[in-house]
Amino acid sequence: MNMEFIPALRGSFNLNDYENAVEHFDWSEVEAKFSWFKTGKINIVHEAIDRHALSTKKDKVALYYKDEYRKEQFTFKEMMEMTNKAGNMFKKFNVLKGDRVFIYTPRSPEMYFCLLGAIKVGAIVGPLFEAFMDAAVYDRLNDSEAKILVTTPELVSRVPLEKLPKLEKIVLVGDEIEETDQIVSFNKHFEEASDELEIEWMDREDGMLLHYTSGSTGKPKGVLHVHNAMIQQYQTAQWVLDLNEDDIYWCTADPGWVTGTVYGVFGPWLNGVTNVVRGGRFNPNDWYQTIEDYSVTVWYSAPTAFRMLMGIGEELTQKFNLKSLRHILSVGEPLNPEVVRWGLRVFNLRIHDTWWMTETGAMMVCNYPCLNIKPGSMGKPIPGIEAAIIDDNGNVLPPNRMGNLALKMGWPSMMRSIWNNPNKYKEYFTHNGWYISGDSAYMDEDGYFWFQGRIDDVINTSGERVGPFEVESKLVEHPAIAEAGVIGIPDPVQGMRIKAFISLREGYTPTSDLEEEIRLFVKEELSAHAVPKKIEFKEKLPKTRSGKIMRRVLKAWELDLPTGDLSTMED
Ligand code: 6R9
Repeated sequence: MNMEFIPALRGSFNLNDYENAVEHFDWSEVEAKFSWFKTGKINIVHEAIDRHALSTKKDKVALYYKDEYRKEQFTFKEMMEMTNKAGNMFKKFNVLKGDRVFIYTPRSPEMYFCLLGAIKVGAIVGPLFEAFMDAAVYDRLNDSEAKILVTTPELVSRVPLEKLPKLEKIVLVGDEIEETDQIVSFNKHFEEASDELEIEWMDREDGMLLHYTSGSTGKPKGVLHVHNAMIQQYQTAQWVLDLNEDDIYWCTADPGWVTGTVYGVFGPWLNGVTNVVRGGRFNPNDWYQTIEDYSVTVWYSAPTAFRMLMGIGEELTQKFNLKSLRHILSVGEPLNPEVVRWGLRVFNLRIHDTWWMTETGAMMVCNYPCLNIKPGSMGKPIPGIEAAIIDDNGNVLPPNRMGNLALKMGWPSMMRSIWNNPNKYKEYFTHNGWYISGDSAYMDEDGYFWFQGRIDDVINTSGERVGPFEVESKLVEHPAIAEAGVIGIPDPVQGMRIKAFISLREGYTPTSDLEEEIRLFVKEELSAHAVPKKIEFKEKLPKTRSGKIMRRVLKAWELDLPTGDLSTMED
């Protein structure tokens, strides 16, 4: 048993408040803070932007944006105008309530204007990570029947337009372009659009965000979130991110992933807090520089990034003034105790782990400022959330027993459906009233939760969820490949790395050239983060009699473990 703990901080939400909230808190208390309380109607972007723009906060900086080429800032009033312009542009392109608008661009101020502008006019926004390639982009646009795609002249070449009949307009952000009926210039239409907009008032249960995420079988699933999610996004940003009026907050996640929307957009802005966006890729110098330049006070990032910074050494941190930092948080993968200790050494701060998923729409199990941290633990359920470890029959297990990490249904930010796939949605609810996360964990006698692994085969590499099935399906499209099985193997920096076991078709021999070709194939068709870092060729792969690749056996081979029950294996 891990007995080490790091004592609590004070934070604005103190231990008394916390204990009281755990006993008495009801989400309806938060509802009174939003306008629907009076009108019954809502729009999350009104609450995140316009509400502040129409208050004494109007001249406060909402967004600091910086990348290699640009350095800009926008006040809440300017954000209101920019998102109004984007909204009017979408209206002109006939975007109606419930239509899907996808955004597939690198980070830029325009990305944020479009994301929020589209929601303002009632659309459901689907953010796509810029590293996605043709097949990944196609699957998502096709499944969601997207009407509008905002992208760039560079990325549009990866979009198989001819196969997407539902896509009405492609809005290109960037250089001057030659317009066609379908392909239009963001610059031109944004410029022309009015900065006054009649916002679309929505019902709390209307959709606003569609994030595609991976499961262990089938294509990526479209997780739908509704405006109502703001209740929990707002509240957790206060309790856990500990955001206050004067904070300068930086979330390093890209909006292509749920952390980048929920806590890179909504969490801070629903609270009227100044938000920093650093575009471009991870680079230790730029990252520390960002903290120094903007005097970042609250920083939300991921274990992979912390491990990379840790790997570079502590000397680098001494070249920057990082004294502004007062609160650091982590999400996406297990946070190693070693990283927590590194944080204490170099920043003199605790790194607070938080656990949640695309499906949960907001934080669920967390380390708060006011809790003692046990390094290696994800913390405790937030007030209003009931988490438990249950066995495969739905029985709640006592402390220190490993099982399914499950959540009692009924929290505000829960996904409302899997797009086009009611059966997939049902798969989460195999036990009465519980949402089954797919993670295994145990709870200790003090109520802290400890992550143990995924129960399914989802691979978490650098905090990004990769579905083995999606990679396997792509691999077998390669002419040389007969069968493929994909697993995650432990990696000290990335958490997990992808390994593919491959059997070749007749007439092909395993060579390092072929290996390279296969990697490039996955990279160009799916995305760089889905590429198997290791490939091993096998004569035959272990399969069940019904023909399913037994990833469990592949894992046992890889890690030199017993293969377990093989009774379902084909001869
Ligand atoms: C927000 C986000 C969800 C999966 C989740 C789990 C893993 C997230 C974690 C963590 C250990 C943590 N995960 N937070 N594992 N400790 N603090 O990451 O969403 O991309 O949907 O991933 O990530 O396995 O089930 P998403």
